[in-house]
Amino acid sequence: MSVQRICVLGLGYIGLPTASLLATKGYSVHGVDVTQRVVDTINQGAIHIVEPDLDVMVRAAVASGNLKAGLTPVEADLFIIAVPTPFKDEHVPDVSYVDSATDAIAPFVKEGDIVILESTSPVGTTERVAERLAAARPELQGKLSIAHCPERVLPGRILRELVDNDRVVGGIDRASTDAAAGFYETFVRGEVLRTTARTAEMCKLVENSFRDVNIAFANELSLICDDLGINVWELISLANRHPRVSILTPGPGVGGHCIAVDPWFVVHTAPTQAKLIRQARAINDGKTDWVIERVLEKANRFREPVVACLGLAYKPDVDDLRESPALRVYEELVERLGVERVLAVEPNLKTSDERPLTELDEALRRADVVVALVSHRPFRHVDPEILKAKVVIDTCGVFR
Ligand code: SAJ
Repeated sequence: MSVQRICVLGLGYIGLPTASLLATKGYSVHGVDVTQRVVDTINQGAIHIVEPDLDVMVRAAVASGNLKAGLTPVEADLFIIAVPTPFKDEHVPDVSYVDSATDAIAPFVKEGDIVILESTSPVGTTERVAERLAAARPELQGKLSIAHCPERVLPGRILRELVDNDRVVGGIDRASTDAAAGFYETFVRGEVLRTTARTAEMCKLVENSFRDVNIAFANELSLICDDLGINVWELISLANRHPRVSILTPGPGVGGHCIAVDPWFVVHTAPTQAKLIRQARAINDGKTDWVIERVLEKANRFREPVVACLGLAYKPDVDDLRESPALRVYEELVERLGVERVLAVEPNLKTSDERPLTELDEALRRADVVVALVSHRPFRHVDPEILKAKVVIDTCGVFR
């Protein structure tokens, strides 16, 4: 089976880098997105998201003629589904985008095609894709290879990690696993590890839950240390000198569209067993509330307080605001104190009418209370002398 034509469903943070990488490797790639603006932007060789070097790769892929975007799928040898899998109310996983993508490709699949689900998905979703395709195209049952291969790339390092990371591939049967793994082996430098679809699904959820639980441990420590008058940063750096201890970094909560979301898929599937995973989510979300209350308590000691929030993004040195705890802190403070009393400093974004930003120096000069929310590079060099005259709440250890 030789794959030449690839159809990628969803041209976001995973789909677009994947589609452009495959196009530069010589595959003929048709990318599909439901948003006309996204399709038009890509067809002009431009991008609609921020990721280092992605603009160069997309421009090259489109210029070579190997990458085209459209609103609907086309016939292909291999289909990659990379659409969002958010959750609904009560943290119930929402796989409706996967369902829609599956229904969209159903008329285009043919005998021998490979269908790969890359979206982070609750256990059983790959089987659901197979069942949906079988219902739409009963004559193809058993004649398609269907597998899950979860994306594992870190925003900010996507293009490198797409090639270098090991990949886990699990099919609905052995033949599906082998077909999908053979495809990844054509462009992945890391190892391609074979398993079942359900294990591959759980593997991705477990990776992000593991990180969430470990960050919750660090956040819990930060609260305990605050009560005991112990410097948590010093404590962690000392404890981490033990050869088998590696504590992560506390912060104002956990953001991004993955680590704050995926553990809920495990909790939803195993509500009685997943006690630690559920508690970690509560601790990490609760940390954001704790920061807000702590800032208000300090600010309210001033008659007309000015609070500077350093950082709005969900993690250091990115411009991504999705599920950002720093943004939640800022917005809640604006709500409670008034927009004129809260200054936002975000060196990775441009100021706008809906979100006015202040330069770092000006914010430090005007603020009574300085709240460090994200360890962006420019914040690491703030003069300690300036901070001496302020009330400082360093939630991420950037001034440590
Ligand atoms: N954070 C802390 N303390 C830490 C580390 C992180 O508070 O010590 C916070 C960050 O500030 C951020 C959040 O956690 O708010 C998540 O950041 P992250 O850098 O840990 O992860 P993401 O969400 O950018 O990417 C994760 C990665 N997963 C793992 O490292 C296990 C990535 O490999 C996945 O591909 C990605 O989720 C995804 O798409 O699922």
